[in-house]
Amino acid sequence: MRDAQPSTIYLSEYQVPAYLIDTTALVFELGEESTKVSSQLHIRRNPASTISNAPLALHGTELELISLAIDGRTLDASEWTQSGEQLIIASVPAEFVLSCETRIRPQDNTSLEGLYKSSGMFCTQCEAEGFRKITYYLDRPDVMSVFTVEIIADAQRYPVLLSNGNLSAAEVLADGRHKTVWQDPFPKPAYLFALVAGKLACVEDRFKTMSGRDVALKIYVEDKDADKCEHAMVSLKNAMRWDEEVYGREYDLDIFNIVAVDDFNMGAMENKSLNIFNTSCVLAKPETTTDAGFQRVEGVVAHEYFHNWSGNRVTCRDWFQLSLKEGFTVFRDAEFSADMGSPTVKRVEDVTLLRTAQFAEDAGPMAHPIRPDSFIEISNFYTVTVYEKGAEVVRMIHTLLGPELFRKGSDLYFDRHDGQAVTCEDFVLAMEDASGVDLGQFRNWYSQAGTPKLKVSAEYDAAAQTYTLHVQQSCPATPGQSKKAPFHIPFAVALLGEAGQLALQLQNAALNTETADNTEMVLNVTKAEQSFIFTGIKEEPVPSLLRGFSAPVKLEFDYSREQLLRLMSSDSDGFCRWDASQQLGLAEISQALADIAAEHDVVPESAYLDACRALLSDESLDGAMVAMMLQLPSEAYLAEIFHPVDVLGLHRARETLRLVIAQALRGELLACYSRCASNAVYAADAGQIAQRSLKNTALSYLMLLNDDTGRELATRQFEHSENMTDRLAALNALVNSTAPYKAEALQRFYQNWQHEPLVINQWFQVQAMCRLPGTLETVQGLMAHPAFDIRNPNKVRALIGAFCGQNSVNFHREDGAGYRFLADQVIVLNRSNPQIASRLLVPLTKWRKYLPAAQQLMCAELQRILAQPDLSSDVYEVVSKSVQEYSEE
Ligand code: B3K
Ligand code: ZN
Repeated sequence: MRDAQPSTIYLSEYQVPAYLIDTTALVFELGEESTKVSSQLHIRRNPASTISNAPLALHGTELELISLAIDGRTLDASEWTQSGEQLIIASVPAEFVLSCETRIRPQDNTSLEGLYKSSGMFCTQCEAEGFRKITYYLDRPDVMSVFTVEIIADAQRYPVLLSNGNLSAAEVLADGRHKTVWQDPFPKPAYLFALVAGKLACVEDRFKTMSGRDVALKIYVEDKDADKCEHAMVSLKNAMRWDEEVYGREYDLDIFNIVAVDDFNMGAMENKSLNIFNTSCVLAKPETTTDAGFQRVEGVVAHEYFHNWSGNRVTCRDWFQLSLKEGFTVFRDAEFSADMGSPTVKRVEDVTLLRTAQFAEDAGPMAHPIRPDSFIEISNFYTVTVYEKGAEVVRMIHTLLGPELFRKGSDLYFDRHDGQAVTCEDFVLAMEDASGVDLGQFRNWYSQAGTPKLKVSAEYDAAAQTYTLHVQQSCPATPGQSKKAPFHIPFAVALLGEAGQLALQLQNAALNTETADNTEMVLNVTKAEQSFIFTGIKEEPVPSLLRGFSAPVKLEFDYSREQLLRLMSSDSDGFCRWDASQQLGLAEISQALADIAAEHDVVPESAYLDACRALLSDESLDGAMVAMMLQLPSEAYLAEIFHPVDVLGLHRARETLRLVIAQALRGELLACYSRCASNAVYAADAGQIAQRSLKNTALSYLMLLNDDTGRELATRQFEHSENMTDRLAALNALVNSTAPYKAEALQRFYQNWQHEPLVINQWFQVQAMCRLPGTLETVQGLMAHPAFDIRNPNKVRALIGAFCGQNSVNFHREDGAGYRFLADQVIVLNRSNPQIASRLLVPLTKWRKYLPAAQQLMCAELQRILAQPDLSSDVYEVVSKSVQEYSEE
């Protein structure tokens, strides 16, 4: 819980640590009532610190101190003081051993930070500042230490005892307990420390690295889940190979462990050689896991593995640099997933997340640069901005340098900084030094928040055979940053002529890069206004802009409908084809809004329907692309486009349009559905995933017709499919319909899968996301269901998170009951799990976007939360910033 005055921490106030800890020896005695932690820290003054005779200030939260000694001499109570989260020893020698004993209660730790218990096992989560809940320490990432860890626990209850590094000893003790000793040869910050103790099954495999090191790979899970580890293991081996091939990075220990736990605040954690995972990001098998679930496991396993270099071997100097490891590692895992599956689909999915969640964050009260300048609670900054926009910034460097120079840059970065805790600036400098490319102005991406807007117009001069693109960039004010300097934006373009892409020749081309065949160019947009003149253009082209989404910006270009249809059917860039379909869909939704307001029928343009028809019937196209292009822009995306957001109006317009499309294309949808049905043995490969995604998109349209055909298809699919993707898609279709079978389907699903918590979470989520009226009451009812547990973050996300974050029309009920519900849950979770409480709050923080009546109701709930006593720093920061007027300096 927060101090009386929650304080803001500033990047500008960074100071090197006054002390360093060379070695850390820990002994854990794990008990049923409490755990005793004994530490021996070899501490010395930091020669780089200019403060002489600084007191030793150790971090520690909620710890019971048993004893404290320096070089074997127990300290008298007068020799140390405690203030807030710090234990201060005023006078210490230049070099000494600090011995400390503390008692903690993992059993009572519901925050899931520090050492805690989940389903009978002990586990840890220390990033960012959880280690201080275990023992007194210099809990900051620039203090790196060599750890030795001894774990003592009951041998029956906790046969498996794990920590980082290599097992150096194991011993059975006389009192029914046993112990293991672990040594990690790599110095690491405390946030990468991990400990696990429990009764666990182990699935094993091996991997030989490129230099011949034989690595034991072990995945520890509960016994009942041992049949769900194969996909994670294959993903791990693929990731290990990929990192060798693409980055030249090899694994550095003889053992790599993954442990799956039920209660976990996020997806997973990259602790050195002992990754701890949310079960939802490890376990997968076709009967219980959807295609999206399989892909998530692959992505998260790879992400955590990649951190071994981008995060562990080279770590962050301070938490303002979080994107150094997270942005880079997300970029690495995205490229990996693209290589393992369909690159275009992966890109469209990532852009969709960015354009909805990240653009919304950039436009809201918590907007921050990928390297924030300040924070109250660092846990609030594990955001889509730091992660996903951070990854886009690394991607832009990759685009500006090209793959070879980027690789030279990453080699230099890893070699130069191996074993160090560094900054984003060090990363950019390595990229510059290795490539010779000037990234001076590019650095604005690290310091400025907000989503830049690119306004582009074009002119064709037939006589001069020139085509000119006029580009204007701007960036809206964000809290604390009213004026922005221009960004360096890599703007990838091509020009489509009648017979294909035109050769590009630019006047004054010096600074811009071309593709090998000369038909795509990355323009360096660096000024507020700039024009690019292409010469030798013999026909008026259709411009293909921001190809591959080459920068995280909002693009404005006044395309005609015909031009969009052209791009949608024939652009060679998959992202641009999809984006054209979305812009056409957006135009139809705008028209539907106007039609409904005027009490006219909603009638889409026939050219749009023809284009959708052509997509559905062309068997040569990638099914996943077709599915994505057939889906209208999501309500979350619409909320980024229309201001103020009329949730109900937009929902009606979009749903009506969907119905009209289904009516017009009924025959094609049915044919497509049958064509995609398959008896093949399930595989989570790109081809099958594409087919299922198209089939289930067709099904969701057919269900809107509210006739027997759709219902029969859904019922049959629900009853007969053998994989969770199809079964859940059918259940989702039924739940959102008025089909009489839906209650039975829900009940049967529950009965079949009640023994699988991850499947039951999907069952909660399908119901929480139902678009029909009355869903809030359903959700409230489900919170009393025996399978629901508010202490489990996955269940909170599946039920409360999905309802508030992904069910706009019900969350934004006009009577404000959705807002009240969320505030009530935040108030409860603020006490038990502040991190989850503050995450859950996000939908309320966006109140400024909505109609005045909604704004008032949302704001009142934020004020109600703010008035609660004992707000955690997590919730306090988000709520107080949300209700503040933006400061304009
Ligand atoms: N580094 C962790 C995130 C830790 C979050 C702490 N609140 C997972 C990851 O990004 O790989
Ligand atoms: Zn990460």
